[in-house]
Amino acid sequence: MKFIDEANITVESGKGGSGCVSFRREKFIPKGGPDGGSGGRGGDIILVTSSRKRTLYDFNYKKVFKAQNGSGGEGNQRTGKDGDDLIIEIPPGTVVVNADTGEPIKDFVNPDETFVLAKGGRGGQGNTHFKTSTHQTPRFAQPGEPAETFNIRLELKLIADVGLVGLPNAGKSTLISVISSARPKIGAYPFTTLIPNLGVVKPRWGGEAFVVADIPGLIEGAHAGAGLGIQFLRHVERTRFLVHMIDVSSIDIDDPLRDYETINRELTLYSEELSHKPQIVVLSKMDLTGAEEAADSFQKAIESHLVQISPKIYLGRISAATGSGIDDLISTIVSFLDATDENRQENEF
Ligand SMILES: Nc1nc2c(ncn2[C@@H]2O[C@H](COP(=O)(O)OP(=O)(O)OP(=O)(O)O)[C@@H](O)[C@H]2O)c(=O)[nH]1
Ligand SMILES: [Mg+2]
Repeated sequence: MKFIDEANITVESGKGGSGCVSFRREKFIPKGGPDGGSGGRGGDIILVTSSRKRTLYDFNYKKVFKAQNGSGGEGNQRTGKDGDDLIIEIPPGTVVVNADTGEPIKDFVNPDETFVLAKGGRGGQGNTHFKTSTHQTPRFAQPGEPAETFNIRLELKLIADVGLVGLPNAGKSTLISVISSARPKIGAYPFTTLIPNLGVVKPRWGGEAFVVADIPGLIEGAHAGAGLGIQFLRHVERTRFLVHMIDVSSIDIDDPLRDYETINRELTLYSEELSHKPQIVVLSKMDLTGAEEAADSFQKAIESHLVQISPKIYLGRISAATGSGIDDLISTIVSFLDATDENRQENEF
């Protein structure tokens, strides 16, 4: 199973600005001395790990990163402006390798780690610098130092931010195929998914990408090994919250919460912690006939039930077939992720 995100990029630091050849020209000073200033320093390429970053998705689109060159020195001993550094944010957990030699450059583990990957060139010295007692009018200056260029490969072991759980056939794989570029097997029969799939979701309207894990369906008794068992739940153990999907066409009007409770029971039997993860509950296949009535009965039942239970939930209705409710679901996921980001930061202080 390959849950590795990879990207190849090229980075180039800024060149140093060239030194300047210039002589003072002032009234009453016919033969002014040299006054050429030095060039500015080129910008560095700096890698920084940011906990906001979760994938290497954006590197599929931007491949070349270049820091600013230093400006040339000027007369009157003016030093050229330094080039701006270019800071590239990467997710913690990223491994950086020299793509040409295969040599490892650095393993980034924690947030806020900083590393200068390519150093900007030093500015060349202006002719002022070369004046000596025997050489009063140097007509030369130094060029700036060249830039450093590297081709690097970024590698990241993907960790799912969001876990998709539900009974077999709920439409989990269909959802992940609609919202991400993952192409899992989808079937009109239970247990289509035999191994977990990860999908990277980039909201249409921009913002950070996130990772969703689609795991095989759970059934009653899964904790005791029924169906495909719960071995796959470890893939969602470290996610920040769950999307719990329920096929609206399987809702029993007389017992609307049955499927929902079956899954929650299995989660609790697997691990207490998993049962306390926040859930976004999603009713799927809303395009089918009778879906609204079934969804209303579910919503009524869960609202009266929820008054007593602790995990935070949010209820959504979607159809992967027509696309209805999908954008709302993605923006709800993003706001849950942002909220858990804040919690994480608070915990760090
Ligand atoms: N009408 C309709 N059918 C859907 C929708 N989403 C999924 N389906 C169908 O439901 C069936 C099951 O979908 P899957 O995505 O394979 O379900 P799953 O939850 O991944 O199932 P397992 O992998 O077996 O756990 C397929 O026949 C899908 O075409 C939807 O929005 N509307
Ligand atoms: Mg599936």
